[in-house]
Amino acid sequence: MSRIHPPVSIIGAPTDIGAGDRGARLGPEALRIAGLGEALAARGVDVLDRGNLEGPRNPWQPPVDGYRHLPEVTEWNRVVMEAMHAELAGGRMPILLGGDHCLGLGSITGVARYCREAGKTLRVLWLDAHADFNTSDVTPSGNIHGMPVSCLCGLGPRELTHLGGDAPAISPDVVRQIGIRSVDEGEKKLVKQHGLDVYDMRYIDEVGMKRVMEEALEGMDDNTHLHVSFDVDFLDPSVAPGVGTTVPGGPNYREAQLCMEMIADSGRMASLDIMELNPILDRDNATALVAIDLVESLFGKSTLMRD
Ligand code: B3U
Ligand code: MN
Ligand code: MN
Repeated sequence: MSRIHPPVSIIGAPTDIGAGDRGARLGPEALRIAGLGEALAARGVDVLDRGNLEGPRNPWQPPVDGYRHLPEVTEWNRVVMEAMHAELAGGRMPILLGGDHCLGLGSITGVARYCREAGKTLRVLWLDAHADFNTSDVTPSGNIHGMPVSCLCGLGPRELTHLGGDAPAISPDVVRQIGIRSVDEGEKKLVKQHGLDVYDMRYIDEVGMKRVMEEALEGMDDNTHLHVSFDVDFLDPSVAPGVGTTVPGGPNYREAQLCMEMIADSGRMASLDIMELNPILDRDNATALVAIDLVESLFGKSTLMRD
């Protein structure tokens, strides 16, 4: 299948402001050094690297009222939101290089704003070991990278839930979560209460990645803007050790590749986050290389004779 891709803008967000370990701030450089831009260009994609966004330094403080670094997280997300929105408004596909996954909030808030303006229907695929649906009442850590989905859906402090203006960015029915295998007790209740569509590892084991992706991508049409938020800890740690919060029992390389290929086949992906890569915890940048391999699949590289 040959595809025409829109021009892509790479945006680095070098911070670990929402994480429990430091090092994800180095993620954008690790992905660049591993050859992300070159890999996309080799697939015929017009790629522009916008360089790195700037935001507050990580003060490395304990949580206050259940949130760690809330003012700094808010500022980083504001900057990310503007950058994602500006690229889409300019007709380009933004790829956000995290940085920790708290920035999924700003990214998707910017995407949702663009979708409203352009009259598009938003669908979010959240590829992650975690549901990232904690609130200050139930978080075990205070780390805001465990909260972006709840904030996007309106649960959380007003500066995050209303980052984009008068209302929360999305409702839970926009989201499909895939690869989930670590959900905190209180978080589980919230996920159920808000009716999130979760394809956890047990379901993937039972029915297989093919059917999971068919279900997660169902109901999209020509007007759908598909945003993929790829937390690298989605992958099994044997494939991707370079993340702060590894959880065993994730998709293996082949399952992840099929997931990406089926997203590519949908032809609807219009924005992407690559998050939580922590080169300090990696070996020889191997996790960055795997992530890039999978991004190539997202852009239509096929292992089979389907080109
Ligand atoms: N659920 C835990 C752990 C966690 C969430 N997201 C990541 N880790 N990367 C928490 O702290 O909220
Ligand atoms: Mn995450
Ligand atoms: Mn995660």
